[in-house]
This record gives sequence, structure tokens and C-alpha cells, in this order.
Amino acid sequence: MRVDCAAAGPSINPPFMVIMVRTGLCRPSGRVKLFCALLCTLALLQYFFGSSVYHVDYNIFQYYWTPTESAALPANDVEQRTVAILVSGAEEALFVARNDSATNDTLTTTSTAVELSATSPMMKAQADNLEQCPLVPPVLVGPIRVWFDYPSYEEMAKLYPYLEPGGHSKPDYCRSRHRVAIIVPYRDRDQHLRGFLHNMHSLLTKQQLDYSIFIVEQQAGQTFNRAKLMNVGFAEASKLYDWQCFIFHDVDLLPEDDRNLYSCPEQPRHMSVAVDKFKYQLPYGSIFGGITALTKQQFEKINGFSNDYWGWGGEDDDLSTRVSLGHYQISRYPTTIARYKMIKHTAEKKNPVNKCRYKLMYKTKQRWLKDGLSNLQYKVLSLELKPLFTRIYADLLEEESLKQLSDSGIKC
Ligand code: UD2
Ligand code: MN
Repeated sequence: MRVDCAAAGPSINPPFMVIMVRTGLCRPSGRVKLFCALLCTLALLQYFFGSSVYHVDYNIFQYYWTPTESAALPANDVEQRTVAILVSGAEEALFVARNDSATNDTLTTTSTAVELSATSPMMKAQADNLEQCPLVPPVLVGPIRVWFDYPSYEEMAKLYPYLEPGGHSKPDYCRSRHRVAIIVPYRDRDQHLRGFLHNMHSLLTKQQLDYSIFIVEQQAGQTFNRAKLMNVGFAEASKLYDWQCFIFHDVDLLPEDDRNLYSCPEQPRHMSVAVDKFKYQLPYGSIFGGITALTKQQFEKINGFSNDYWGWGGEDDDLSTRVSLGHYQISRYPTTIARYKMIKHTAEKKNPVNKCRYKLMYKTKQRWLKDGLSNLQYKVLSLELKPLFTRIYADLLEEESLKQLSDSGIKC
């Protein structure tokens, strides 16, 4: 399919334009020929004379299995095989319904403030002698209802009484195959957060994960920095437990299918493949925003997110480039299961578009090893193990960071 450049131009960013031109998707036509030609020329110039970021070869593969194909998947990749089974429906017999609406009046809703100088680990691990959980969690049903009600925290604590402090949960009768930290960047979206917790706890428990949800909240008054919050979440969550897998998750995305496993496969996984806001299609091939899953080793190898994206946009494409630079390939579930609804919201007034993003993205290849986990600086203002989640409230030191960036020659 070829796309009318004039129509697509204003709504797409330069990297995407370059990809379109490179792959022959972009064709000057339509009413605004001059404008279209200009956009395409600029994109071409950018491609040939621009900086390195656009020269990274995105090598993306996606999973669309049939039952026969799934049999041919590598035997050593437990993740791929699990999803193949789920997608092909070969184990349908296992999807039995379960009544999991437990309530418990003795529940406590108080949270525990953690001594910031305490040493790890703070969360309790599963017993070693438990038998491992089955490869395919037995209670999955496929498409699930997304709840758009927003219970109070107290109501939710009653709905999910089995959660341990910090929103930590693990299967009762088997040893989970996955220890997963869900890291959520957050500020001032209380309703979204309640909707998120409600939907996520019921899903993640069914998936027999050993998981916890970390809400990383940025101090008021500073420019929002989604990517740096993710790095802070990674660093702080790692002090509390031996997580194998980190899932970096926007607060407003709610999963529509419980076969969408919250675990980390052999390659970094982009999870929000089909989002209702984007008509359940990928806006562009290298997109790595919304929700991403990386093992601890993968995240460390790519040096985490950049710390320098203040405001909306760019940080997700920067992460995508890091994945390529780390010689990984983005993996994806099929659109039939990696489906999400985004809670409706307008552009965040308190999170202005980051005008500096292209300047930074041009330089990812030069900067990625120096900018990320390796130079992460922040101050934890408080850390609480609440009944439904762990709250990390942090000062991201905006002023100092911008000064360092400016000293390094990037004026934003
Ligand atoms: C897109 C991406 C998102 C991110 C963003 C650019 C998808 C599906 N989403 O989201 O991952 O790359 O563009 O930065 O590709 N947040 C707050 N409070 C704020 C502002 C943001 O909590 O004041 C958090 C919250 O978790 C939110 C996330 O940051 O979901 C992303 O912000 P957004 O939802 O405003 O951006 P959006 O939907 O354009
Ligand atoms: Mn959003």
C-alpha cells in the first residue's frame, strides 16, 4: 500500500517519514503537491545528510502463528511456545472459568513507609520447594471485559485482599515462572490510576505471576519526564526484590485479552501493539511507546531510558533506537491478543510537547552509553508499600539535569 505523502506528512514525525520514503511508501500526489514534495525532500535530505539516529536498521519481528507454525518454534524459548499455544488455542481445554471474587473484611488498608536507608530485599520471595506453575496459566479465557469503573482504593483493597504490602502478589500453590516489576510513570492522574489498578491486579493474578506494581510519581512543579521516572522505578524496584522482568507501563492503557502475558521473552517486547486510540493498528513499525517489557539484563545492556527527555514525546523512539543499538529485535504478540483500550484523555496541559526531542533523538547513537542508568541522579522523597502498589515519590532534579545537558552542548 502506498500512502499519500501530503495527507500523511503533517501527522507523522521525521523518522517515520524517512522509513516511508526508504520503503517506497511515500509518493507525492494529491492536491498539495508542492508541500508534499517538500516534505519528502526534507525527509530524504535528513536520511542522507542527517545524523545517525535514522541510520539504525530496525529489525522487527512479530508473531502471527498458526498451530502448525507453533510446533516449529525453538524449544528453548518457553515464552514463544507459551504464546503460540495461547494463540493457536491448542490448549483451549485448559481455559476453565474460575470464581476469583474474594473479599475479606479483616483487610488492612494502611501503608508502610519504607526507611530509605534500609537494605534490600524488602519483599518476600516464594518458597523454594514449591512446584513450578504450569507453562500455560490454567484460568485464562482470552478476550476479557475492560472495567471502566474506578473503585476507591479502600474498595479495591477489599477486592484484592491477597495482595501483600506494596501490591505484591504471587501464586499460592506453585512457584511462578516470572518475577515481574510493573513500572508506571505517574503524576496527577488519580482516576486513571484507580482504573489501572483494578484491571491489572485481576489480570496479573490470573497469569500466575510473582509481580508488584510500582507507581513512580514525579514531584509537582517540574516538567514531566516519563523516561527518567522509568529509570528511577527500575533502580528502586531492584533494591526491593530480585525481579527478572520489567514492564514499563503507561497508566492509561488497559488490556483486553488475558492471553497477553506480562512476562519477558528472549527479545524486548512491545506490548501495546493494538490500541483502540490508533484504530488497533501500529502507527509505525519501530514504535516502542505505551508498554514495553525487557529483562533486567536487556534493560541494563541498553543503559535504560534516556534521562533527558523533559515533556511529551521522543523518549519512546529513543528507547527503540537503544534496543537496536543493543543488537536486540523488538518482538510483538499478534494484534488479536495484544489489544488495549486507552482511557480517554486530552493532551496533558502539564506535560508540554518536548521541543528538544528531535535534537536529542539525532544524537542517541552518540549519547546512549553516557545517558541512562549509568548517570541516573534523583532523590527519593518517600517510598511507601501501600496495599495496592508501591509508591515511589521522586525529585528528578530538573534544573541540575538541564544545566548538565546544556554544558554538554545541547541547549533545550
Ligand atoms: C504516547 C505513548 C507514551 C509516551 C507518550 C510521549 C503510546 C500508546 N503511548 O502517549 O508511551 O511515549 O506518547 O511521552 O504509544 N503521565 C502522567 N501524568 C502526566 C503526563 C503523563 O501520569 O501529567 C504518564 C501516564 O502514565 C501516561 C504516560 O505518562 O499514560 C504517557 O503520557 P500521555 O498518556 O499523556 O501520552 P500519550 O497518550 O500521547
Ligand atoms: Mn495516553
